[in-house]
Amino acid sequence: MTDTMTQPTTSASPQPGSGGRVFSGVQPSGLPHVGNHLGAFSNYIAMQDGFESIYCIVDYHALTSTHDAEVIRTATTEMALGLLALGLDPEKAVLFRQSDRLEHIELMWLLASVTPMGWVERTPSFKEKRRNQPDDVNLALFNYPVLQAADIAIYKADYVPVGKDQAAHLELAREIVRAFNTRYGETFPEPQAVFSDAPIVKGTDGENKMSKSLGNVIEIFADEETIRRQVMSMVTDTQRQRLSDPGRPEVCNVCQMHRIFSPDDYEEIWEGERSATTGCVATKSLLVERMLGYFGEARERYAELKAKPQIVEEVLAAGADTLAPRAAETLAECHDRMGLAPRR
Ligand code: AQP
Repeated sequence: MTDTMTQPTTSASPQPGSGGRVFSGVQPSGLPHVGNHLGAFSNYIAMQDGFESIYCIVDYHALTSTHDAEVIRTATTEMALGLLALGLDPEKAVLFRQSDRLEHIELMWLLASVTPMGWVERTPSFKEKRRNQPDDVNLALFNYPVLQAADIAIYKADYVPVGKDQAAHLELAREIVRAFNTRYGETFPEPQAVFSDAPIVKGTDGENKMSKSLGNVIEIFADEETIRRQVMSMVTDTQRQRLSDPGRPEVCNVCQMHRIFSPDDYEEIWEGERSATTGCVATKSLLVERMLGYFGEARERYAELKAKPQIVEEVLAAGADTLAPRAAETLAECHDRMGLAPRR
């Protein structure tokens, strides 16, 4: 199901079997959406074969914007369920919840001590969040990229599959570990971002990144009616007023999605729009069918898993336990290098 998306691309693509550790995280701030999958999850799943892979539901991060305990709790389960349904295999990859491994917070403090405030102030995501939630510019929001650097560094990860929206954070994570290595000696590898071939998926508004907080998402595991409504609401080529107007598939978000969900005939679909022989409604209806087909197996697995929520808890708890020695080892090394108490 994910085969069309599974060629991870970076400036130097990591080769399966070449070794290296992978880490990435997703916030439990809503339900899994098509942007999450195409931008990041598809690579999580691809990279569990051939790499030592660690994936995290980053609930501490979600606290920077989401303050409803029930939303965090429910979305944590939903995100984990979604990842398992999409093909993440706990036999191959570790899946855990961030707040089960307190060492992330401790390393954040250590890394904060080598991070100039100016580096964080200039990150586009901080500026954007400050604009989007002006009444809630909390200190945790400011610390977000330092915690993200700690999430990656605590397991000494080499590769981080993410959407392009995370590129600046990854660059900052590299700078932070470089600063630590310079001050205290070589400790952490500089993590490398891994992008899919759909690194920024636009939302149903056709303008912004598909994003839970913007409400412009297509949810992977919603009921068919909701998915149909979300897809049918997609903004297409705004210059196309009438069916007889030729379209511009290269700027139409629906056509861009067909490139992924209709790999066998997307060129015909594009031509239909370009030559004005197909209307937007027909192209969107076809997209609904293709998406439901693409995610069909995952949606079935999701329904099965949803009936057994204890499985998710077990997977998350086992994942956190597996990682305990590694997290402790990294912190012990940092304490030693920084002159802090030996860890017992
Ligand atoms: N539209 C997208 N296109 C490509 N990749 C995306 N990702 C998210 N949206 C897109 C990638 O999915 C991973 C998990 O994202 P996240 O939920 O932890 O954080 P986010 O990027 O902040 O996602 P949202 O939906 O925009 O969440 P809110 O609205 O809560 O901030 C990441 O690798 C991300 O790049």
